Amino acid sequence: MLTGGSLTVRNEQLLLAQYPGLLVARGAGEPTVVDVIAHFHGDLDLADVRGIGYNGAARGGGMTIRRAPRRTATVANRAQTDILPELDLLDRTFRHRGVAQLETSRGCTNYCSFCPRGHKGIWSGAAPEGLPWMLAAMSEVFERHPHLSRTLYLVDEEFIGRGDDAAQRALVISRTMHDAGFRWESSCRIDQVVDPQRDRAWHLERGYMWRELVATGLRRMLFGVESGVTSILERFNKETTGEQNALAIRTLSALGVPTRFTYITFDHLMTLEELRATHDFQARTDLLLRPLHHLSVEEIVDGVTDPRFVSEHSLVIGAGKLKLILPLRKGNALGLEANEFISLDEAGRTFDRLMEARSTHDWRPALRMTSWTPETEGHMILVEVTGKASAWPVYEAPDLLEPLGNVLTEPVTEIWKRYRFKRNHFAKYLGQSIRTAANAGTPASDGHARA
Ligand code: B12
Ligand code: SF4
Repeated sequence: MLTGGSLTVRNEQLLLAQYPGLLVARGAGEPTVVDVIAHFHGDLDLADVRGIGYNGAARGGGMTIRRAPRRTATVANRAQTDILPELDLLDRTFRHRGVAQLETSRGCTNYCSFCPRGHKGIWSGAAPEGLPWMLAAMSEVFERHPHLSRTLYLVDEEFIGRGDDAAQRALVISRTMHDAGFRWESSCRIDQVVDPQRDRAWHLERGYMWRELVATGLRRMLFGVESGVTSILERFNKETTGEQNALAIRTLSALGVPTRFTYITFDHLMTLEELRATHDFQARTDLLLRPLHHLSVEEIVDGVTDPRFVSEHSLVIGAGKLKLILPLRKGNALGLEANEFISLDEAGRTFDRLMEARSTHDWRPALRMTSWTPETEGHMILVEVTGKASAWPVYEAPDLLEPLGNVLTEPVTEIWKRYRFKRNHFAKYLGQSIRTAANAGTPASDGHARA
């Protein structure tokens, strides 16, 4: 039996110990599959199959007989000729609400300590010339599903890659997808935006690149920021710094690039100081800037290091109200233990602490806390398009719905008379469960923390 993929590679020794006849594909599967078929036909020795781990013949004598694990050389990414997928399953994938994935490169430019990307090897990009026919073939399948968004998910670990022509290559790929009528998403490293080793000209080139990628269909790019604390980044071997990450987040947001950032808040080797520092980074309000479409790339690249520019354009959320809602033991939460919920007293104390912090730090948003209890649990009348009215939620009734009548065939007052939950209806909708800044001094009662 032949297995493959990152998980089996990570567990190669374990699998070979348990399943002595197994073959584990340790890299890209395409050359391995070709060779294994040749081997099954008797045309190739196992030792000549590219990119496998397997157990050799039993050796030793007496109590020490064992089969030594062996490995054959994998094919380097740069020597791969074929990384484009077969499309035989695409139609079925769409029918099962799946998405279209494609790789335009393999491997990564870095070796982060936590990343299992090893079996994908060193970064290598496929030549963009191979794309148009593949996109045309994918288009044919998309055309059979006209309601689907024409989006391609490029599952590259590092979309931009390395080399002097990296930005140009990325742009050719993006333009090619755009010309074929597709939008796309992918992932890459933050050092493709800001790199302290590079000069201003490089940063300007990248700024232009990001703007054009968005203009030619980039829907979202994922960046593994992972931390804003340099000592943590060093431990992760991210080869980035906290300051670099901050500048890159500012640049991307100001350029108007739709992003997704991943961040590791906690790791088991961190010190208390690092935990504090990482929280401080997350609380910074000078990282995200407003999209500054009216400014030039030069103004943005120069501006992100200028504190005045940053404070002028920071994206501070203009919230008018902070509303906290405590969970109630209902619906799917009915099976949870009572101690999974905080008590009204605890809720009251938390609210008081927030009120104190609000005045200490001069927070402007109003504070509200809804502490629901069985007494103030919200019930409602659900009216369907057919006019059928039901009380909700009624736990003992099918679908939690208790029929009350039909608003199209009788007066609503008749339906209201049959409604068993009038008290709770009022309790919720007339705000008896809501604590506000104004009533925070009132002691908690059992129906509501402080109404
Ligand atoms: C897209 C993706 C997802 C999508 C999958 C969508 C889908 N329907 O396919 C979603 C978002 C759902 C997802 C979820 C998760 N993912 Co994911 N995902 C990826 C990603 C970006 C691409 C996978 C892919 O399709 N690659 C393209 C194919 C062609 O490459 P490949 O799978 O590596 O296969 C090649 C070889 O490995 C080999 N091969 C593979 N199988 C076989 C079998 C045989 C017989 C042979 C011979 C060869 C072979 O040949 C293939 C062609 O060369 C990879 C990173 C990456 N770029 O590969 C992470 C990745 C696989 N995901 C990862 C993780 C951690 C997860 C989650 C656990 C995240 C989470 N915490 O929830 C979940 C797990 C979901 C699950 N149930 O398995 C890790 C796996 C880490 C590991 N192995 O230890 C990866 C490697 C990312 C990373 N660097 O951390 N993921
Ligand atoms: S940058 Fe991403 S893909 Fe590359 S080694 Fe680090 S975590 Fe893995």
